[in-house]
Amino acid sequence: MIEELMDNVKNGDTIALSKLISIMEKDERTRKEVIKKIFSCPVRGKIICFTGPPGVGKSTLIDQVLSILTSEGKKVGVILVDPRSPYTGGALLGDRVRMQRHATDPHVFIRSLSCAENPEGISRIVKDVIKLMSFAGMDYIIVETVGTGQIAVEVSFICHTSVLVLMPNMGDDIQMMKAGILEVADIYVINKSDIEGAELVEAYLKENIGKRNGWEPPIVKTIGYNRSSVVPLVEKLEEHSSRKNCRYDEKIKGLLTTMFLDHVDELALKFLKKSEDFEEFVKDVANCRMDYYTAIENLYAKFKKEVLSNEG
Ligand SMILES: Nc1nc2c(ncn2[C@@H]2O[C@H](COP(=O)(O)OP(=O)(O)OP(=O)(O)O)[C@@H](O)[C@H]2O)c(=O)[nH]1
Ligand SMILES: [Mg+2]
Repeated sequence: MIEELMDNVKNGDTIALSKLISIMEKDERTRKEVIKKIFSCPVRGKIICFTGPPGVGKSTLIDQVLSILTSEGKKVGVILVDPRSPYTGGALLGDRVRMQRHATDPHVFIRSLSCAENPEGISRIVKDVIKLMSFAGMDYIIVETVGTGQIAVEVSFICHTSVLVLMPNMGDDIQMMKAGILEVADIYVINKSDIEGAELVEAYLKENIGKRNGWEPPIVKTIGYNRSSVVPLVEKLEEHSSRKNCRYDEKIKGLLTTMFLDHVDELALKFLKKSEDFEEFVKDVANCRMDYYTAIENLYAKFKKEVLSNEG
């Protein structure tokens, strides 16, 4: 059944694509199997992520980008990622509403992924869905993620081009992003430039972003609901994502590093949960019978013997 779905996906069947994504969301084993099978299929679509704080206008901008790209006959897949829990309220509904006019366009495929359904880590699913959309023949794959934290950085590793969307009057928020996505974005957008204060954000960016491997990240000012103001952004997207040098190797290095650390982390946590020795070490350290350095050395020796030497 999976084989048949994959064939249909390859032929551009979006119902099959939708079904296969749902299966992959629920079943990790099938997900890995599908990805291993399609791995050698070259990535032909341009992968772009839009990230930034809540409410800056990411969905509004993507909606404009969609109309510009589809008017050129391009096929576009959109992935809406909501890392917030169902308790704090997600934005997916609002995002869908903002892109509603494209919902019936056969050139556009929109899919939402929420953390609530994917507690094991949303960025893992996102990267696999991107791969599948590329296999389905999309010319562009656009990912929207809310926030500027770890998830945004991880998603940016999978994309050719990452766009950080900001807006005027962001105050201290912008300073708080310093170590994260602010340093890795390829294009900076100051949306809502109809509101006063865009110059302040621009000045801050100019001071804090530098040239990377020959690419000077541009700062583009936009007004989300004004199509002509978004045209220069689309030009920059095309320029950056088609450059041979969009630092893809460097991004894949970041991706593999995160995936590897996750893998080791998982093994180590599983080991700690099961290990009776761990409980003993806890008691020993708590009662000053052993120092914590020795405890860790002993624990690692057991981890190496019991887990690492038995791993594939
Ligand atoms: N004044 C002004 N408002 C805008 C502009 N672009 C978008 N908006 C408004 O800003 C609000 C948020 O826009 P969204 O596109 O939903 O923002 P978002 O970043 O996708 O929001 P989340 O997905 O919740 O993080 C909406 O009410 C938009 O109409 C703009 O350029 N200027
Ligand atoms: Mg949105």
